[in-house]
Amino acid sequence: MGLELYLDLLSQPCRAVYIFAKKNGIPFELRAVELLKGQQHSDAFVQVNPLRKVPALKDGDFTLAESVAILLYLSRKYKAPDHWYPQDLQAGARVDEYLAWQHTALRSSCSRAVWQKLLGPVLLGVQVPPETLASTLAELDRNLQLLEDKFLKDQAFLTGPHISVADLVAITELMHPVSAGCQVFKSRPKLAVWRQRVEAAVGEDLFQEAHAALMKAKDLPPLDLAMREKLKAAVQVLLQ
Ligand SMILES: N[C@@H](CCC(=O)N[C@@H](CS)C(=O)NCC(=O)O)C(=O)O
Repeated sequence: MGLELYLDLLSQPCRAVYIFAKKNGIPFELRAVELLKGQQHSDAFVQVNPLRKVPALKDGDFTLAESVAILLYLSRKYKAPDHWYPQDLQAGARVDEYLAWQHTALRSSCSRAVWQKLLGPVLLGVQVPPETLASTLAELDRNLQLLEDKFLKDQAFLTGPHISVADLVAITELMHPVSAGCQVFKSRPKLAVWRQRVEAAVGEDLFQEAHAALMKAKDLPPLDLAMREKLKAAVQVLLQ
């Protein structure tokens, strides 16, 4: 069996992996893991990723969790063009710097924003207090400012003149609050132009395809009671 990618495109790190693999012509079997059906807890998937999270990769007998590790594995194994993850010591370190920062900063506020503003109400019937949402959106705003000031600056892409995996990880995060109606790019012209550059570099069709399920999330039916209770426990921390 060749390369298998276990993904749910509602998940932002899965979209980053999907876009990277497709854009680089990497052949893979897509193994859908539907988080809203709890398939990350199935016996078969737990064999692949005992952490019970997507994305996950299986390449023969080798299994791998964590989107950043998966992106770098694919980049090295398939010798993706250097700009995705530069060999140059300092250029590569810039990408590493972004990947390390985003996990606790931008990712956290994007996930909280989408759960509090969209997925919580739609899927779980949960409305968070307005002050909780306001505080999440203020934190998102602070992280967007850092994204602009510390990473993008006056460059074309986040880590230099060419697109890298950092841009894919960032854009797939930012589309989370966009899907919830947050005006992420409205008063941020530099970020808006960067988004256009990333979409153009990825290709409009692939970008739309990767985000189609997320953009329709607002039309999802509420979950059944049993699934709702399970999910509520899992995402409790994002709703506070
Ligand atoms: N640090 C991990 C995070 C993976 C992650 O949190 N995946 C979420 C979807 S975005 C998941 O599978 N959640 C299922 C669950 O927690 O039950 C990565 O970057 O791959």
